[in-house]
Amino acid sequence: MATTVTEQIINAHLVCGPAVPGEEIALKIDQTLTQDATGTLAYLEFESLGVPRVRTQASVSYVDHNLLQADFKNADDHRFLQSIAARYGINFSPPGNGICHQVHLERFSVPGQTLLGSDSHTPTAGGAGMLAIGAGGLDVALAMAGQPFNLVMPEIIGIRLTGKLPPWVSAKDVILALLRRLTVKGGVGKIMEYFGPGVVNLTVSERATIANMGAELGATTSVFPADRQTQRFLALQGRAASFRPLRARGTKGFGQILELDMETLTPRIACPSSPDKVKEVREVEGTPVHQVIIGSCSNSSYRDLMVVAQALQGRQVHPQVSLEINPGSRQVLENVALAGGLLTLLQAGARIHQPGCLGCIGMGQAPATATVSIRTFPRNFPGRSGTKDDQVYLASPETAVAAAIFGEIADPRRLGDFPRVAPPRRYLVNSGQIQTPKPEAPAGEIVRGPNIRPFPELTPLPESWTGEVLLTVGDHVTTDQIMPAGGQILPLRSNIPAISEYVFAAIDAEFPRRARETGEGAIIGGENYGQGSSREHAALAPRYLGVRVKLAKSFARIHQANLINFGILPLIFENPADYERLTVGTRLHLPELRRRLLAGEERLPLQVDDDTVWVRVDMSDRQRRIIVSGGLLNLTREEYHKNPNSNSSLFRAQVPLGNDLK
Ligand code: MIC
Ligand code: SF4
Repeated sequence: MATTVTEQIINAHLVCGPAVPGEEIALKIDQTLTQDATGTLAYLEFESLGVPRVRTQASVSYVDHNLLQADFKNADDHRFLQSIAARYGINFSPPGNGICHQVHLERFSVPGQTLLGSDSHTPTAGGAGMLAIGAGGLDVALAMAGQPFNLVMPEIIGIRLTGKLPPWVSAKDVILALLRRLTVKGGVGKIMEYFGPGVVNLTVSERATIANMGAELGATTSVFPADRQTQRFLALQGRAASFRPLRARGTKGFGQILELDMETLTPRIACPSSPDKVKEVREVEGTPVHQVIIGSCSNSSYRDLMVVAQALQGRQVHPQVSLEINPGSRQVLENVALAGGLLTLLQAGARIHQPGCLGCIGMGQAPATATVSIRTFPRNFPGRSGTKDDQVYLASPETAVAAAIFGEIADPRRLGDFPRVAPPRRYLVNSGQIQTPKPEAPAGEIVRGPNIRPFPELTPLPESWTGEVLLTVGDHVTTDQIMPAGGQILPLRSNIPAISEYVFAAIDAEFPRRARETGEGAIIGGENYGQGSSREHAALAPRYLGVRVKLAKSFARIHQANLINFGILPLIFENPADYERLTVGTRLHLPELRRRLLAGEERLPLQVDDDTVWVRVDMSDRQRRIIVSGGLLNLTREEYHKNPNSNSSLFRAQVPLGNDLK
């Protein structure tokens, strides 16, 4: 019998497979979300399916990442997304309306439903009792077309919360404490489910902060029960009817249980440049600070901004600090304004920005050279802020505002009485900003500016494969390092040839040229290769340049799935010590690769010069067929050719991707 909330939701959505950890399962998806930086590609992929209209209960397209309009490119993408949404029955949240995860929590979260989003922080909605998973755009496109989502059933880890958060300690400190314990790979292959007597002491926004940064643990998702806090949250949103209670009926389904007493927590901070380099704030107290940003999908709720406003009441921001506020949504900003918080923030000297991702993804707000920036964001990977050798720390809104006031890292408990923030009696809900689709899809024109380029064709896997090592990298390489973001590169997300020129830009600027000149090649990685974002570009752009194999000690889940979707073979060292033997230029040969993959072989001989290195294949039969076809789009088309009348195949094979583009 299903005991955990996770199992209850999975059982209600299981399309195939036994829900046993380690087995491949397929889940019915109720809702999808996309954001603009991953969405353009996801919708180009969706368009190539012959589906007239999305087949989910709700699909939402958000514009929140690429907000700076330095030229036509981002604006072109926004118009494309708006026109696609109207055509296919998708809700559209325009620029300025807020960050996808915050707005989705407010306007669309439904306890017990499944959500698949083309962004790694999609699990934020787990704060409201959803099973919300981040994936590549192609997986989301297929879910919009009504296909189930395939994944390996994770182990469920129970996190038993007890106690209440002390003053000046908040949800961010809970997740930072877990990151310190478990590290950025501690959650790989796992779902974190929170339970126990402490859960009810956390509001849905606080739960959302914790679920959001479960992504930094590498977890598939994080889940909270739906209880009276959830009911209250939905009622304030004017969506009381969406509530249904959900709670764990025992602990049998947990593979492991961790205990966390919130009463004992103290303020924490993640030091440069990884979310798991966590220390007690007092260990780094006194470090001078020049920038403080409060916002992102992790910490920009009404409660977070009001705590900051109240801490600033009657105080001024330190003259050496730029305090910047990035509200999570227009709704949050409207309510902070109504409650008087906006005026306090302005009077204290804060810079107020439009709701959106902004500096979290390097879209503006880059810090000055050799200065410290404290951010309430979920990630501080090297260079992500847009400044080389940046010094970005991650902390709670409380710790962040203390730094803004004192001009240095400071324990927020120095600020005196803690301003408890209760939800206001009257809460403004303005859902008119979201453009809801008409019941019948109009045959509206899809607007494509010159920034929208056709999707590249990918060739099938040859019988045997020969290539060369193009690059070796160390442990925990992030997708931000593989395919950087930032104000200059993000506008190229719908133009694969152009964006591929920036692959590994900060690690080896010569990489794209070398890859193109070599033909087919491989990248060698360490542990947890590809952690971080769900961006498909970190798979597709290297593939476009000729990368066919990635050989690492281990992979992060979403990136591994994206590699397979775009026909890059993820291989794992059987003996991690072999990593040392491979250097740039080493010739590699995988004999009879196609045959071996289709035969289900789990070990492959990789010929390296005159020697053999054994590598492991950790893929399902379906994934092996995807690799052999050169990618998921190719496989789906092939299946259509074999059986054009099959309902399971969605592709109009005669309509190649982007064929109606100039
Ligand atoms: C991120 O936080 O890294 C992003 C930007 O939101 C990404 C998506 C992207 O690269 O577009 C994510 O988390 O998946
Ligand atoms: Fe946006 Fe940052 Fe959240 Fe990613 S982590 S969705 S960039 S706010």
